[in-house]
Amino acid sequence: MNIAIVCYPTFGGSGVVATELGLALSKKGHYIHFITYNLPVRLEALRDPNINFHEVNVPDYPLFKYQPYELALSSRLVDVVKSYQIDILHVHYAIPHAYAAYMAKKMLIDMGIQIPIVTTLHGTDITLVGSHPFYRPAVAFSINHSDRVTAVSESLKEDTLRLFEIKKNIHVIPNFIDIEKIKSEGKPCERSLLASKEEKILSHISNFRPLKRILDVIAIFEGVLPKVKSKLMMIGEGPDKQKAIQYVKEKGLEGKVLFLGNSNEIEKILCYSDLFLLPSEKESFGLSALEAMAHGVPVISSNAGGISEVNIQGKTGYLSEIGDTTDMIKNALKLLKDEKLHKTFKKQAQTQAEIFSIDKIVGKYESIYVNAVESIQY
Ligand code: GMT
Repeated sequence: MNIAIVCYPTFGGSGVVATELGLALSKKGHYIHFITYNLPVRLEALRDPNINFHEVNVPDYPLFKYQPYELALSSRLVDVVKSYQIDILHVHYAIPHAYAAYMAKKMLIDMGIQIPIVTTLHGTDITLVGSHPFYRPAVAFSINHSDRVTAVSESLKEDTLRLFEIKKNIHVIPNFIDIEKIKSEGKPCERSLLASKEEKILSHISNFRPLKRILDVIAIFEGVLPKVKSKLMMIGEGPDKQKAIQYVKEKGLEGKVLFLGNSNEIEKILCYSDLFLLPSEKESFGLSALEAMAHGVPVISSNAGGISEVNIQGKTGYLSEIGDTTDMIKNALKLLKDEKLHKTFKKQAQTQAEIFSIDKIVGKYESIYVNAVESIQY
């Protein structure tokens, strides 16, 4: 099939899922066309001949306070669908992608071309941004006019049905991970580069937005440090980073909390991590927790959204109420102080991650595509 994928090219989870899906589909012989404003971060070099990238350009015009990205995107979609005989348009993150895809679809009908749209809901496009009254009617409209709709967790499906009037069936297709790639990497971890032998390593990866509650991450670490020698790796960039750096300074934790910025090599950090922290206020799935688990890292998290569909209480880690850092500290210490328990959780985390192995999930998207293409022909 010729598949067009629209996504955000940044370090956010939806862009990562879209990119990894495109890469996996190309390995199965499909032709993939990424359409977005930058080369997706995990795409790196475009070495695969089955993968194409089409940039969306929005020329600056001083009359506009806001440059019309949806307009440029829908025009680009029309152009790519026509030029490459695209069979299916798969948009990740409803805003504004599903809306632009709908406009492209209508323009293409005028040209005698029928193109089905699959919309994948990822989280904040529903729970935070999408349900805002300023956007809600347009988001509901574009979901209802997609040919197929998928959500990355049961929790997100429930949220969507609660927050919008949805007439479409929502298929739950969970996020995934390339377990085989992780196993094949198997290189020795250069743990000594960041911590001494007796120090434990805790880590957190996110876009440092307020809903990630990164001050809770540091508070958990502060609770652990007096009892267990340790270091905290903070991976990512985002609006709350400065606040967190300031807090670390005030508490005299420099040297113990390391801010490592965005990374395309999270496997190197995860391979030497002892615990992963994810105390988010909202999280439709928690892809970073799954990535940690696949590397055998137990997760201390909140119980927000769909995290409990990934991190299993008392098996792969522990879940607490949002903001209950006291409980999170207690749980972190329980694992860090008991080597046998920690080892068991590591194994169980890896086993649980296998449920989300990429080869179990990609076929589900292919079925949705085939189904959508067939439905539009009649
Ligand atoms: O976590 C973010 O803020 C990024 C966001 C995105 O759309 O890029 O992540 C959402 O999608 C991920 C992939 O499906 C999920 O794993 C995250 O849980 C979800 N984030 C939220 O719901 C806050």
